[in-house]
Amino acid sequence: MVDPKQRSIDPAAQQMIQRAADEQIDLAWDRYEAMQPQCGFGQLGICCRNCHMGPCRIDPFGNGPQRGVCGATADVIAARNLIRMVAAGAAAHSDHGRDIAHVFLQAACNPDSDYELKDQDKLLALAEEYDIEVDSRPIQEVAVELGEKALAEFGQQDGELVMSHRAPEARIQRWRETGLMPRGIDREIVQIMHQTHIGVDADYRNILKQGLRAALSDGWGGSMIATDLQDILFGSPEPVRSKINLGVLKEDKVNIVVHGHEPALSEMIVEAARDPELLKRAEEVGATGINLAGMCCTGLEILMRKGVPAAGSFLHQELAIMTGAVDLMIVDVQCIMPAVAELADCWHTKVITTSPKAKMPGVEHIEFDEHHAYEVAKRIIRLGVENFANRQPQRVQIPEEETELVGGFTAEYVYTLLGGRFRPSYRPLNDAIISGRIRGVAGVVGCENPELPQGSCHVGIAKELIKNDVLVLAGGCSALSDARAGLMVPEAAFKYAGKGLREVCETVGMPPVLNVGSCVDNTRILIACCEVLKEGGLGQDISDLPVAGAAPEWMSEKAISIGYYVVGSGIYTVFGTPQPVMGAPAVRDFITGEGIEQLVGARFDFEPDPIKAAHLMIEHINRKREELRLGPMMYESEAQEPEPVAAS
Ligand code: NFS
Repeated sequence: MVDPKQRSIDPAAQQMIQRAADEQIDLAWDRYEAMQPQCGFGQLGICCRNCHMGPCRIDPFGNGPQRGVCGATADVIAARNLIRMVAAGAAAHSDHGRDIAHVFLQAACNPDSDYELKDQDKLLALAEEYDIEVDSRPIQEVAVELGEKALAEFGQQDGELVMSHRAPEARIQRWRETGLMPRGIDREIVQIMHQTHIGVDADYRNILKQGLRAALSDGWGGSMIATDLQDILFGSPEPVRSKINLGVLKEDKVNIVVHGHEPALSEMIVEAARDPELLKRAEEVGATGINLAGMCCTGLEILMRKGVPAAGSFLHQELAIMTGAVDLMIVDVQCIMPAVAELADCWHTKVITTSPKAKMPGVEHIEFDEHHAYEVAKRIIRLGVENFANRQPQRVQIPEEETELVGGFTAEYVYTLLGGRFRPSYRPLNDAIISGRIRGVAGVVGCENPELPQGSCHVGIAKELIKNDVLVLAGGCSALSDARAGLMVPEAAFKYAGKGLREVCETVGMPPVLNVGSCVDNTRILIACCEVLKEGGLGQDISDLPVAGAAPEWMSEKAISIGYYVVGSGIYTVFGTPQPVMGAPAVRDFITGEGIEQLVGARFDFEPDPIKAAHLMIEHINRKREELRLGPMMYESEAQEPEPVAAS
């Protein structure tokens, strides 16, 4: 018997999970259950497949082999496996950044491109950072040089990444002194693959250091380049109202779900969905219009910039198809479950792959081509429109839930948000922290994982943090979970926030949980930290700030890379379920203790219980407040007792 409430906290998801159970259709949760018990060696991080003398595994109880055939210990094996996860995650983010840099360059070089460079102020500011002459030069020329320079950083061999210089001086020095400053993006990822090859590095500390360096090349390189070039290309987000959950799908419209990560495609799909010719065709086939809905991070990209509603997050991808109302699902790269192809076969839903890097057997592939972006987007949408006729109306069941949210917060927008249009500044944020209205800031990000009830940890942590006056910046699927739970509207401050945070939210009309966007946009959290430091009064380095990070329901390798660049930047971070290091005591102690703390001024904790995790973050923030000699919280005596911790 399936209990949908054990699988998701979202009523819309529960409805579709029940439907799948009734119709005996397998979803990720069923496949997860069928996989039990999962391989203990894998969970503990102590199996090695890096060469063909193996596979090897270490006996965690000490009764069997304690070394692989080559002599690698549990710590070496776990460290190698872990940083290979960093390599894959950093590669995924950075390859996204690279693709965007190509689109950017194409748009800059070609006046007839379907793309334009929308945020020219940001273009000029970034050009200056890259040391590009901007005065008395046509903007196109500046853009071409910027595109070339940004692209060159991926293959850069020596030196430092331009955006790493956005970090405070103390952090830059620390990275230089500890040998963690990334030299190039691809280089650090390649070095991981080399260093973890059979018979290379046998020092787990040295292995972990390379993991940190590669992760930093993601956070202050690949991902950050992606965010900034996307802002220039598609416009920097500003607060925008939208809706989320399966209720955004409409019975009378052609429903097109855009799923994946890279906005080069989704932005064009948004444009093409308004094409009069296609709208006319939609009417001819009996629909009242074309309805676009986002899924996962590409959904966040178009939500942040265009206000396009989001159908859901990672574990909603199958549930959307379960409504029987999705006429077309367009996917590009990352976090697309291979299962959607088979599931779509049970329905009329058409799936289209678009990236040469991500195909599925039996699924139609229409390659996205930035040189003919609009044309390709139109061709794809037309397939959705034509497929509307194949829908079986008697099988359509769309949950009602659609929740309001405000998205579109960026590090730059905080200036206006808190300082006002006439006096844009970070001062009010710093003052609110110093005076004890806001305790600190938390970045809560990352995926969903069927091992935990979907959304329970994201929402649990976020609510507990804001109740204790911690402002939450949420990204990726965490942001989508919080939005579904109604935490991303200004009214949420009255319902859930502590008195100090509520006052701040009330004054400026902002939600207590701010949506910063997709996972590459987690870099906006780093930039916000830099701005707070620049404004003054809260220390010299990111590790001085009363901030903390969390990835409560993580599952992807990208989440590992994010975790390591966040900790590598000096931010204490709590992961929900442990990283696969628990069979390697020295590695576990290093990343959760003194070892990494001495290196970068921050460390990890693992805590699956959301309330306990929130309180680990709050304690850390309190410690940082003490070190900064900040006074007590303004309404401390009125602070509420933590809710009893649920048994985990
Ligand atoms: Ni992030 Fe986006 Fe979601 Fe996890 Fe996947 S969608 S890049 S990896 S699952 S948050």
